[in-house]
Amino acid sequence: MSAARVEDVEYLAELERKILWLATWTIHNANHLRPSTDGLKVGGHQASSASLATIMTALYLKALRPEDRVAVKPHASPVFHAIQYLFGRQTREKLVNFRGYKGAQSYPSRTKDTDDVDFSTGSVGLGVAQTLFASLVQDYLTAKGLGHGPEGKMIALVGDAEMDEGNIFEALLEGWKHGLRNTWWIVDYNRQSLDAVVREGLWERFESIFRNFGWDVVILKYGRLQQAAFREPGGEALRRWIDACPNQLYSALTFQGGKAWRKRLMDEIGDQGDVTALIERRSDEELAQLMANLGGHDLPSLIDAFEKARAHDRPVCFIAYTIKGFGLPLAGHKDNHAGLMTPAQVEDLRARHHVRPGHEWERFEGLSIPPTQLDAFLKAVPFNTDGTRRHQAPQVAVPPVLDVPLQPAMSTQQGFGLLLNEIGKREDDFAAHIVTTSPDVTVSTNLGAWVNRRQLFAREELADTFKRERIPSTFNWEFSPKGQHMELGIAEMNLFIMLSALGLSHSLFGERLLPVGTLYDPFIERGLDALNYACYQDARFILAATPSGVTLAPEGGAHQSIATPLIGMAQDGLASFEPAFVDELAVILRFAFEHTQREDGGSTYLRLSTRTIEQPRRTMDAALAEDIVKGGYWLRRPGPNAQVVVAYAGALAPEAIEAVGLIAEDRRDVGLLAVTSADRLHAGWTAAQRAREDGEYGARAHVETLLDAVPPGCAVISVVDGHPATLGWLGSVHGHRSRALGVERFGQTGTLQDLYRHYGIDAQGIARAAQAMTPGRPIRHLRAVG
Ligand SMILES: Cc1ncc(C[n+]2csc(CCOP(=O)(O)OP(=O)(O)O)c2C)c(N)n1
Ligand SMILES: [Mg+2]
Repeated sequence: MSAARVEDVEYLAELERKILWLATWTIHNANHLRPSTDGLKVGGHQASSASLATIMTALYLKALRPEDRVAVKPHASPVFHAIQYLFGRQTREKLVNFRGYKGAQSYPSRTKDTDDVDFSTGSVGLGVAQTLFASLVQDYLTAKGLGHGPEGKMIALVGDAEMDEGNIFEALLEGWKHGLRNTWWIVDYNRQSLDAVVREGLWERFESIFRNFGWDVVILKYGRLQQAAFREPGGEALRRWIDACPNQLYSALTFQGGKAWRKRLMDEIGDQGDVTALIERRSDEELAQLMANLGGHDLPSLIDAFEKARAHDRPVCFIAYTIKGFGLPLAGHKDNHAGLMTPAQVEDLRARHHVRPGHEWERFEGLSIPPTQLDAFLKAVPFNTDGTRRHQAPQVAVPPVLDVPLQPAMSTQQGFGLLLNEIGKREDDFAAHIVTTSPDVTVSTNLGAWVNRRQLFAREELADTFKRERIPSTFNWEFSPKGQHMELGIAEMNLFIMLSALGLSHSLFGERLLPVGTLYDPFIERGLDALNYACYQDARFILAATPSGVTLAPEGGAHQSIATPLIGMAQDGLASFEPAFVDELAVILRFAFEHTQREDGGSTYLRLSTRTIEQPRRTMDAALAEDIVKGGYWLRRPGPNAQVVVAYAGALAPEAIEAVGLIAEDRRDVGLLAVTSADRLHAGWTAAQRAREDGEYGARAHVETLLDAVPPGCAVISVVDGHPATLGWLGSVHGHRSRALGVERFGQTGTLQDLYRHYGIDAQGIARAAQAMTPGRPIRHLRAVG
């Protein structure tokens, strides 16, 4: 029996009307009724929401199962919130306060909304790709027997103009490589974007693209009314006319309504006998209804299509023809994206929906099916039967110390590879929960040893031919369902969206993963919006970005990163570190594995380097480890008469150490501050200031305690292989004069020494700054700049 049972469709049709009303009223309220509407006016939501109301009704009230996860097109948030309100999962207060302070969010948000948003959306394209990567994560868990309950469909409701975002196609290719399953993308084919009407024939491009990548394509073009009309005498002529009608014209006629449809149809095909009768049998209103009865507004067609797709696990792209602004006076108008309904138009809609003044928020006001029955229907909706759809997963114990074989000289990148190699030897829960991923830089970021031990992941075994043929190779490139590394193609957006999906596994699927992703530091900027998106959703992961800075000397400006330390500081949800030494890295990595799992924790970014530097010989005690995690420690404490201290981050440690040696010849008590995390120092400082302002007078930041050792009048010189603003604020903590050294201009090729000299971040540059900042005799080892 078909899923589209007649009585169901009756309920759904009633509730669809209610959803459209509630969404419209929510928007109208935000625009006209709140006491202060300052800055809260709604653009973009009204017409865009109406376009998806039928599809979302068919999905949420019929097709979805609790295990499914959905990314809702950003501008359909009022429809989403209205549906959750009907389910009893959204409050009236939040709807009344839509777009307001702590109200329902303008764009569905996992972290800010309280009504069960699966994936945040907002920056178009990202939510779409997120469903694909979530599906790959679901496969990863299934392959390892870690799935909890039935597999769900990962579903994106996609705007047709949203399909212009390149990251969608990057994801599509990656999905194909991994044998994507259980993913549905439902394209809201209203043929309108924000500015205008989209190009003709776009659906054909979509169709061939998706088929090429192994997806099923389901085109939902004609609704039941249209299909019935096509079967009438003259119906074929009507179908031909519809198929040939340009998007612009179809939209314009929809906007104008029944009279305009009649005139145009009669002018163009009215001399064809049967079709004339077909048209004339219908009133203006019926004709408008017929022409607007596209597949995406036809509940039975949608329900059937979704039911058929559920029966298999192939990925499906639905191209659902819709009308932007369906059911509203804005329908079809090319300018309707930012269109707002006037109070008079809302009154007209109110009358059509039989909503009495003062009863606008009532769930069943004006509907013809009795409320008790509607209530019972909603309670029985499959999607609404499972209490919590958000899962939780216990934390995985992290070993108290992460071992690493230290060598006298090494780089942090090398240390990272060795740390993972050591973890790879473990046979515990901790190692089993780690999953690594990298966009074609697995080997060059030093993950090779880990991958050799833990293999690449694929749903089916794939042997390494080189190994089979006994050709010596450093790397064992074998794929298996046991594998713990997800190899990606070179697309950094994909890396971050994959990390986002892996990093939400505990919440989406009830199984915790400890994701570690690697990439070259400069290419963070390539995937930055996706990184921001992952953090906004509170996905938890560790990012090892290496190599970084101009330290990557001969690679030149295209591969050297300057702004990334500032990104690390500014990105919410991401603690960033730039250690100099491998023993520091071991402490930080351990912290990161715990930080990713803590309720109030977050993700971690490690800015690493390929520069081999001499390692300190020391034992790591608890106090030092704590300081490293807090962001810094004195490598050489300044004396009471210090005139200058040097603060450095990361790979410039040798320059800073050498500079302190030079300066110390001619200045007293010079101090050397090792900064492991400018981000954590700064965040701690800001938090302490805020706490004191709020009356917590004893609040004290780590950086404040550290800089207590610096006498007044002493200069603070900071140096970093990145933008100088990273540490430029240090002097403000206690009001010390300061000079921030770093890189402000594009990098270039050269030796390390050439470049450090060029940017003034070598020992000489640091000493020069010290001389300029402090009174006293010239620093004798300073060479003249030449
Ligand atoms: C990355 C990004 N760029 C631009 C925007 C602004 N924007 C929001 S929706 C939209 C296009 C709307 O067209 P479509 O996706 O077809 O959805 P519709 O409004 O037709 O439902 C644009 C450009 C955005 N949200 N994200
Ligand atoms: Mg559109």
